[in-house]
Amino acid sequence: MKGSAPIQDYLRTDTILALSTPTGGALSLVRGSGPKIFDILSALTGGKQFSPRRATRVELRDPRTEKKIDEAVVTTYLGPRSFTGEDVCEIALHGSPRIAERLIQSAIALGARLALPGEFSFRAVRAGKISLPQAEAIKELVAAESDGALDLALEKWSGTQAREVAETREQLMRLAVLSELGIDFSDQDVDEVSLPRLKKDLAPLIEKINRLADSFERGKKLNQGVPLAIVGRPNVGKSSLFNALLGEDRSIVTDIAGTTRDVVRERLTLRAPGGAVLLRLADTAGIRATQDVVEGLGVERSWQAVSQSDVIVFVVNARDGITAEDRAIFKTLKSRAGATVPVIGVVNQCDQMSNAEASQILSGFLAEFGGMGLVTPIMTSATTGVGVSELAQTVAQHAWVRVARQTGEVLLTQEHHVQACRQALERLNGARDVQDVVLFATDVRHAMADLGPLMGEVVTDDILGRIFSDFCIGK
Ligand SMILES: Nc1nc2c(ncn2[C@@H]2O[C@H](COP(=O)(O)OP(=O)(O)OP(=O)(O)O)[C@@H](O)[C@H]2O)c(=O)[nH]1
Ligand SMILES: [Mg+2]
Repeated sequence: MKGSAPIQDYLRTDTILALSTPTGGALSLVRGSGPKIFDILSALTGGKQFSPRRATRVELRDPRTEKKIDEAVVTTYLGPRSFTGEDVCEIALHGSPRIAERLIQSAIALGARLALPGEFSFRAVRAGKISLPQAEAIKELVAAESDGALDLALEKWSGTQAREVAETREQLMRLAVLSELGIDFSDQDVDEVSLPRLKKDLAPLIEKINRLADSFERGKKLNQGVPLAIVGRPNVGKSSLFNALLGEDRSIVTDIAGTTRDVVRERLTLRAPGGAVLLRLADTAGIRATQDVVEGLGVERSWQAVSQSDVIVFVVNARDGITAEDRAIFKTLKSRAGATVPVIGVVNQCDQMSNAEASQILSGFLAEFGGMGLVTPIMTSATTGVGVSELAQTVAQHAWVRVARQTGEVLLTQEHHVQACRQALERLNGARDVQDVVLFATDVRHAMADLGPLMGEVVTDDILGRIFSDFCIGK
């Protein structure tokens, strides 16, 4: 469940409670934190005593009605040695949503309040138990839908991003101090702090921050999915292949050319050799010249999807072979798509002819377009399922490459971190132009401050509110 709340709401120090697990599982975990949580727990368990960090089996009853809630296992953490730094309890219940609801209502009657999204993590940051980037990493861990996203979030949790930025800041600090030394000793001959030298040392740092800012593109794709468009003439079977890849009847399929008129998008996790990769598939309107206004707008959107995609699946039809229209589409495709975007060729409806005939079309396809960047043409039948898993594998491999990352390589995943980098870069580019060591030092010091948010420092209330309200409740 997502919500949004102004940051003032998070600044309270009362006792909070929430269901931390999704409904529908065998167990539910209700977590509580705050000054009254142990009193509430005591009231619910008939005055039972708990030793911290030890799982204890209890019977929970609402003290007002004596009505039984559940038999549960409770673990308590005595503040400040807890996630939030406050007194915390975790109550493992049987998985029924009714039980969790009954417990939460009883606890609220005893003085707790339902937690806001991310409020436990907020309190952990407030208590200095975790850093803000770590809180963001928790959010990304929970939301990860690919192995790449999970690995990145785990590394961020262990502080790779904060360390890398700290290192850059230290190098900036060195330049600031050196230029300030230049000020102090300007009447003496200290030639190693000459401005040209400082600017030369600054260049690789600017380069590094630039790379970091640019890494957001990949970071975003890792978390939100690699965009992929399925394109081709009408009626070749794009929607049928889209549905076959998803394993569900998502897009409308008919034998009328021009059935799909808008971009239909769906997320799909596929297994690549390195791990699971998340894709954002787009089924597009068949491309052809048309008098129909609506269809024409759909075709325009198909081209938009092409220019926004990182992988393209170009479908032709085995029955028709490669037509003049296919050739025209492929040409435009190459000019609209990014230069490095792989175009995977697919010859669909191969069930409509003999294997020999279909292979002939396939090799013709490769001979004609292979030199122009078409990769691994695949023969499929969306109807019988032939070739669909091969297509899925090929797609997954190419998508994996688009978001591949070295272990330890930092990719930004938060918009406000990119903005912080851009601001720092503006200052540093300014420093490159100044003719005065004093101004140079000032710009460098400002840039150091600008990078603060990447290490969890100096974040505005507005950004804080956005970070936490985007969490699930109970985290
Ligand atoms: N025999 C056979 N028929 C197929 C295959 N794939 C699709 N079809 C049929 O071809 C027709 C068109 O399929 P769609 O998936 O709607 O084609 P499309 O490319 O999305 O068409 P537009 O949305 O009009 O651009 C439908 O009647 C499908 O059942 C296949 O592999 N074999
Ligand atoms: Mg379609």
